[in-house]
Amino acid sequence: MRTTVGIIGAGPAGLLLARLLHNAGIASVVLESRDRAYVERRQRAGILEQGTVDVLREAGAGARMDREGLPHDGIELRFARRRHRVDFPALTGGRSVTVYAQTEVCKDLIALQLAEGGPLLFEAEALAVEGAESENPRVRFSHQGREDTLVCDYVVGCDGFWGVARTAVPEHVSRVFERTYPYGWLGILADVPPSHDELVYARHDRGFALLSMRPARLPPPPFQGSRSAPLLSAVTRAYLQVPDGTDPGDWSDDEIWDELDRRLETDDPAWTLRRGPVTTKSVTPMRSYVHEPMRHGRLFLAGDAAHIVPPTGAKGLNLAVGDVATFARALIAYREKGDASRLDTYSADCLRRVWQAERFSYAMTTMLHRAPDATPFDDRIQLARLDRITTARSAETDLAEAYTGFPLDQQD
Ligand code: FAS
Ligand code: PHB
Repeated sequence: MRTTVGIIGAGPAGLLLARLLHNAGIASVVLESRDRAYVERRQRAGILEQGTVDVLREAGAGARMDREGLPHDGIELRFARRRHRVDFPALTGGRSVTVYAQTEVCKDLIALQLAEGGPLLFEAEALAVEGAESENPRVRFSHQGREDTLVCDYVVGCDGFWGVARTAVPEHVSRVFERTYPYGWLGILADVPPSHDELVYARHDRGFALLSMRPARLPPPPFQGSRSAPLLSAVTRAYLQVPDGTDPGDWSDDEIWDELDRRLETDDPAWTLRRGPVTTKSVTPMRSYVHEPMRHGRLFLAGDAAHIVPPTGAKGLNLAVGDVATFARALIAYREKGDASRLDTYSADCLRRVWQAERFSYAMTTMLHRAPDATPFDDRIQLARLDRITTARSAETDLAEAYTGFPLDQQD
């Protein structure tokens, strides 16, 4: 098999890259080890930065997102029984985010790829990347019980944290930067409208809690004067900080709602937590990880294959989109103008954005989660950091800019 760009992995990074290359008339083949149903059902991110929304629209993959996604103009920070709203457009000159699940982004891109794009092989596992330093790198893969080789001009590893692409970078070239956290997130989906029309990030002595949502088809609840888009229909997505290695089966639905209630406590009499049947439960470990460089010869790494952020900053999916948009623009510039400079600076360009997202995600995580060995001094520092954000416009603006995401072209 032969193609121009061999793409390993059909997560948001791989699928969007195939779409961007297709729109530019550049051939690619996508190899995905799992089946379609698994990829389309895998619950992950839910917040799209403005830049991601723009790239999906430009790629012709934004129609359903625009119909069903929920534009959000702010988030709430909750701590010490206080409620503070961060107004994104006011602090960033008009930027906001959109609530639209990663599963739906993948469904939209898979449908487009199968209808119009190049080959997308499910249950095709990449076994190794060979010849990355040559003019024609190859991907050895297994598919339908046979081993085959995909010969390419470029290979882009979009195969996530546990993929094979990164292992093709020689050890003496690789530099790894990592931080793990002694806690994870117990995440639920629940068949009940959200208790608030924007996301709520709560810092509490008992640990972190997050109230989020997913667009869904439900009758609209009676909300008075909601600022963000009227809730066409949404269900609750919520997260609780739990000790690392927690088994989700150890938490009953009632225990989860009771704990959410405790951590979201506030003096605001208008607040009530809406409870309902929990439909999914899972635990996600927390890690910060960066692999440098993100390019080795004709092998490029994108998304979770090169970097992981704790989800507190809602950056994972958005970083993956930024990487493949940067690669696509660089390859198009080379093919159309013979200008290889952006291919040459791909790693540096992406890493500048990645480290800003790592900085923000680390700051949000350490400000809002309570470490098992936290001291009263640590607690006070967290509250002082939150007090600073809620009383100093410069600090609040830094959070709003980082959360809504920096425009892609500003960074490349
Ligand atoms: P992905 O991991 O999404 O995709 C990689 C693909 O490569 C997968 O489909 C995999 O099956 C395939 N693959 C792997 N090895 C292969 C091989 N050898 N051959 C062929 N295919 C191979 N971010 C948030 O902002 N909010 C969240 O709540 C959130 N929750 C998360 C929960 C979990 C459990 C995880 C792991 C991540 C979460 N993230 C979240 C981050 C998430 O959104 C990622 O950043 C995003 O999925 C990255 O996309 P990709 O780089 O495309 O990698
Ligand atoms: C989600 O909706 O899944 C979500 C939202 C915000 C985060 C992380 C996850 O920071």
